[in-house]
Amino acid sequence: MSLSLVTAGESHGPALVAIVTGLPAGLALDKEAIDADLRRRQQGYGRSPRQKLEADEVEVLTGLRHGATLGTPLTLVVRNRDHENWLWGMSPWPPEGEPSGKGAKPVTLPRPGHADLAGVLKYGHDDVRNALERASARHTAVHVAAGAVAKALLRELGVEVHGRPVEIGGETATETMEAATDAARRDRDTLGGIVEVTAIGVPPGLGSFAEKADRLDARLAFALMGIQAVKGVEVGDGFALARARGSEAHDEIDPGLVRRSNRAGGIEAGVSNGEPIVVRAAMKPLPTLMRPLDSVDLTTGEPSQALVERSDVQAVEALAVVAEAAVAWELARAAREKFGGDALEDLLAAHRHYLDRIGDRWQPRP
Ligand code: EPS
Repeated sequence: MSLSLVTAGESHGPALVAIVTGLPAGLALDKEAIDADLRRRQQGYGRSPRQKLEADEVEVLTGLRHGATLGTPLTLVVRNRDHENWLWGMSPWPPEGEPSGKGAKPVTLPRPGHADLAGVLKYGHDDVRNALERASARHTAVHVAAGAVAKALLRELGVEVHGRPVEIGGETATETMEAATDAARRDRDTLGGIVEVTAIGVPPGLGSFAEKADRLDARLAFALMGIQAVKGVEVGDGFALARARGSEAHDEIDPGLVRRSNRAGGIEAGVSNGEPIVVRAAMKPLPTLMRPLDSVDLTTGEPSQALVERSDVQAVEALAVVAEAAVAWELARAAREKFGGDALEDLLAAHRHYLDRIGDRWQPRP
């Protein structure tokens, strides 16, 4: 038994959709908790005016009855309120009437760093909008909704996952991160940064060294690299380990099987080792600049400047929430594979049995 997730939706289309399969029956979901994560994703010092238009909340179409999962596919929907300004431009059917509102004119000025150029070449589009709408990080909203569902499952297993920004524009203190964001906004520029996600309460034994695709570190790296604008992922001390000696790179084991350090980030040989899971993701500066980069007009082939669209100055705080959701999703999937069960109580019984079996060697950390 495993979890699967399919998402759909364009940034300025009617809605974003996620279909989650493989949840056990009987898992209680709380709309308020899902909406709270959606709101967290929207906040952040570097966000665009778009976030004042959106007030993301989840709708559930299938798989839930009276607040508990049915063990059937769960469909989560987040509407795009901004769609009402794009009714002609993003109409799913041939639009009626004269072109009006946003998105009515084709975009022909690809932004370096966005999906624009590769997208039109790959899919044979004339209007860059046909590529950028799906590539937009807007759709991370439904990934966060799915992540909130994963967190509800993990909470049943005593696992908590939390993401936070640790660096924005090279700054590491909240005040200087905000000052750097203000300066970039003034210069009509953008910033990137680094987020860290920690999961506590993960038992040893999630993931496997048996096959590459089962390795928990590989799966977390995939989940994080799949988020828009992420260019690098580290597990534990990551790249710094390459510069350390073996005597300073590993986590020595004391009686009680307690580790003196957690340089491995809670994963050895692709398997969780019972220490907190710690991963980081690096985000590049956003490619939509108010002071546009040089580009080429796709209709004339002449030098020009890239599309200028309302956008975020930086979205590192949003990435922290999205990365948290991605890690939660992957951990829930690994837990589902290990503990199985159609009803939540079957899964919890398998988890209890496993903790009992390893209990004389490993206990959950306080
Ligand atoms: C994005 C561009 C901006 C961001 C958007 C991601 O959208 P807009 O052009 O509509 O302002 O605000 O992110 C969101 C809307 C969101 O909810 O996260 C992009 O090109 O990736």
